[in-house]
Amino acid sequence: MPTRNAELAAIFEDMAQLTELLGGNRFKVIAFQKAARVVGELTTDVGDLSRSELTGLDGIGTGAADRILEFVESGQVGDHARLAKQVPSGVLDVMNIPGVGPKSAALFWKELGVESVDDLKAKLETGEVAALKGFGEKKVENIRKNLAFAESAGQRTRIGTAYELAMRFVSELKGMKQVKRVEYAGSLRRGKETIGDIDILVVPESDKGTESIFDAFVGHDAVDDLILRGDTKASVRTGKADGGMQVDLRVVPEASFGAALMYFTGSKEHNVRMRERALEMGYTLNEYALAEKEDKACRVAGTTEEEVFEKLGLAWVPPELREDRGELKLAEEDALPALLKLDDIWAELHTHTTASDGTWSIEENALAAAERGFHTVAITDHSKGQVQANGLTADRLEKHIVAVRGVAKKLKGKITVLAGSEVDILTDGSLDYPDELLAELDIVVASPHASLSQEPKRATARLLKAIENPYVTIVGHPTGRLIPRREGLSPDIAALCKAAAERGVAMEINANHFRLDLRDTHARAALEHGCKLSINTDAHGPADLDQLRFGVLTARRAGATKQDVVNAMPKAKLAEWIKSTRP
Ligand code: DGT
Ligand code: CA
Ligand code: CA
Ligand code: ZN
Repeated sequence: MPTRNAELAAIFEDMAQLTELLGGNRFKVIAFQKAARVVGELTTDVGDLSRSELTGLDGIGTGAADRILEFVESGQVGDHARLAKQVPSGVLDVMNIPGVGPKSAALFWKELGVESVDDLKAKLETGEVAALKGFGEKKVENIRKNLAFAESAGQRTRIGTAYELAMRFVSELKGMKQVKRVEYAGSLRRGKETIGDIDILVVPESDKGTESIFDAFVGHDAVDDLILRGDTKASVRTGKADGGMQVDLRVVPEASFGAALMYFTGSKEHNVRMRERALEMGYTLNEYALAEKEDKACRVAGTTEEEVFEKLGLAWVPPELREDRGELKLAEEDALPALLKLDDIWAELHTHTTASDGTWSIEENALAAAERGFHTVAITDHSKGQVQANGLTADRLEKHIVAVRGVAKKLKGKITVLAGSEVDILTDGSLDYPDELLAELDIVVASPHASLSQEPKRATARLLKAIENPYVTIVGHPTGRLIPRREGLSPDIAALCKAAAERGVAMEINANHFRLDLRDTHARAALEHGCKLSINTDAHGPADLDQLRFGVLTARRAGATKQDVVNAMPKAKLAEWIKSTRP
């Protein structure tokens, strides 16, 4: 994201929070949040857009457009400063503690003079918070725990960690005779790159089973701390070694399962749209059912998601698209993309072996790919500049090519093994091997590894230069980000994708959950510009191949179909495409 956009997005986000805290209009809060999101996801600089282009963006009204133009001109937003003056900045930190929120933060501030998280801690100790109207010991204890947790852990967890943890709970619950259905919902089901907490829904075989289900849940191996246990919901926190995450379990009746799954899958913004639509059609929609507005006892749908969508005149929307990015319009027109599936992937085009920093041999690597039913695998070890990764010098690469071709011959008929390289894109955009050497390879993945805090203009020029190299097939992890600790490059993604589309090269979605690079919004931009995607695990050993799932989820969030992804091509077509990228 261009850095100026990030700054403006943060201003809008701030304005939403400040308005909420000051008890302002709820629609204003939503409008600011939406503007923050739209600006944050733009792949071009806000300064390049005209007033009519701005208001043409879904989610940018005239008010937001005025503020954007003001920001482009002056570097600030006057209304933001006016709002910010009314609230000490620490009050926002208090508001963002889980379990506090805008109402309580405003109350603490006005009644107790709490202007920072430290102030709040002190007032918790003195008992003044507990003495406030509406605050019992239980609520206070909850805030205390959330404070301690927020201090000890990062707030969001990578999807790979969250997914594994969720599956441990899901499989234990699935094995219980008291359980009829289990499904995970929330951001995990939508396939987001990071997860705040895990949401699980269960349908019991009968009401009598509910207590044993809760017993099993709160007693699970991974659980460190019970947050709450009620009649229909329990929340726990797992230990540090088990991801340190909050997990919410809700028990719902079978007749409400579809409505509940829909509600708790979210996103919140998507749910708002769905409820608006239901109201327009004379219904109400909540986590229990779709019902007649005039007579709430009259249920129209709720057992499955499909029937709720259908009654609302919509095709079923895959969870990955439920982000209020125009999916309801597509669902209404029955024009949703047929999203790529994990099973559509038949080729892995970015892997490492013991020749550089992998843990397996060429043959072990290729056999593992064959076992997954893949028709093609590319061996792409690091180039010489990656000294810490034991990158191959030109001499070593020559020998490596011979070794790869040997394995290719041996496995002929089983799987096609390509001799490739993950060649470093150097700071100035030149590649780490000369063209003559690249020409000897079957496939070239070019990736940035160093100088990842380069300024955006230079990063764009650097990557454009790599795309223009006649031997490059795929641009690997184009930004080089690492979740959550390294932001990576912020190139002009739209410009890169245009150039890649023109040259016929693919942009990678690196599927490793530390990377997910391209990210969902970038991949969406790539598709808009007609650029092909390549989803690769960058496997260094056997377990890494399982990361593919997260790359596919990211592609689905971008709206990708199997036609958009080179790894989904049949064998001959893939070979033809790779050839077409070379002189
Ligand atoms: P996360 O956990 O931060 O990664 O994101 P989610 O989307 O899993 O959010 P979470 O766990 O707070 O809530 C799960 C879903 O429940 C959310 O996606 C939509 C629904 N939901 C929760 N609170 C609200 C709400 O206040 N309004 C609406 N419309 N939906 C809500
Ligand atoms: Ca969640
Ligand atoms: Ca939750
Ligand atoms: Zn790499």
